[in-house]
Amino acid sequence: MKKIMVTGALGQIGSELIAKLQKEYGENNVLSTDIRQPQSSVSGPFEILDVTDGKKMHEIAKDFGADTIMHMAALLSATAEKQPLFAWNLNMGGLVNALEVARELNMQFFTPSSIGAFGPSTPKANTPQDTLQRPTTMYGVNKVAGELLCDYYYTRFGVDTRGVRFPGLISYVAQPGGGTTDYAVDIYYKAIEEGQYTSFIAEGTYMDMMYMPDALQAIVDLMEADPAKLVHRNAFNVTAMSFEPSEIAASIQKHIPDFTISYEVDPVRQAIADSWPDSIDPSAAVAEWGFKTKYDLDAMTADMLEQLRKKLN
Ligand code: AKB
Repeated sequence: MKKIMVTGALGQIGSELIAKLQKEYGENNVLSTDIRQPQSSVSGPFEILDVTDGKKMHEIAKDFGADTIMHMAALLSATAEKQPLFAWNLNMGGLVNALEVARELNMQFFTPSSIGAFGPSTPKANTPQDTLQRPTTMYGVNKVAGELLCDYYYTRFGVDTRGVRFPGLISYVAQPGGGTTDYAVDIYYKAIEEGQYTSFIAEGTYMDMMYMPDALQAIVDLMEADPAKLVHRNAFNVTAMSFEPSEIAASIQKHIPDFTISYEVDPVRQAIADSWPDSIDPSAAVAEWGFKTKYDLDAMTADMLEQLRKKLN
């Protein structure tokens, strides 16, 4: 049975990952850590941790007896663009601390990369696993450097590092903060609350997306995968769908016929979106560890609207 320490446990992925890991491995085998106190009580063990404090990270992992670290604490693309130096220090400082703790305590390691690791010179359609990666955002620079650093810790020190390039993740539990793909979450809230949505991303802008249950399953499946079958490690392309704003609006209209979408494009987030692929190719993840998804756009929309109606009413 794994004993897993999670950083950034109160973030968009972390808050749902904890519940998934507790279900798989038992509540007391999952340690949540975050820089802030939880607003309501979290189930299972919890510690305050600033990931730039490597010494404290080591102590907490050692005291818990963790054999796995899932490093989720990071700033997302749009926020990182507002504070690039802070993003570098947090995203790279936190990552290297977590990798060092994994090396020192002989732990298995996971951290997410992103479609943000690609840039304008990357092939835009069906982006291959191995391709040009010259991102033009601080977040993307962090993600490419992070992928390389994780591979370095594997080849140089033998740390069992694994990662995925997540697309935009959509969930009804925790809202994302400061991402470029966040419109695809906001739109569901506004559809229920106001019957209309003003998109900060322009019509016709395709990006990859995935529903959170599929993303969480991908993390578990990759971490359980037979290492002998892994040709790649950091990080695998994964995706469930690619759509643009009017297509998600059309999917919502199947349930809320009066729903309307309009556009007020945010130039910063639009430029980031324009630098990312339209769709990525997950075939290496499929071949090497059996990556699969359950939700397409319409299945996700049906579940999101049903769950949000329960949550908001
Ligand atoms: C973001 O938009 O910054 C993230 C991502 C795709 O990495 N959701």
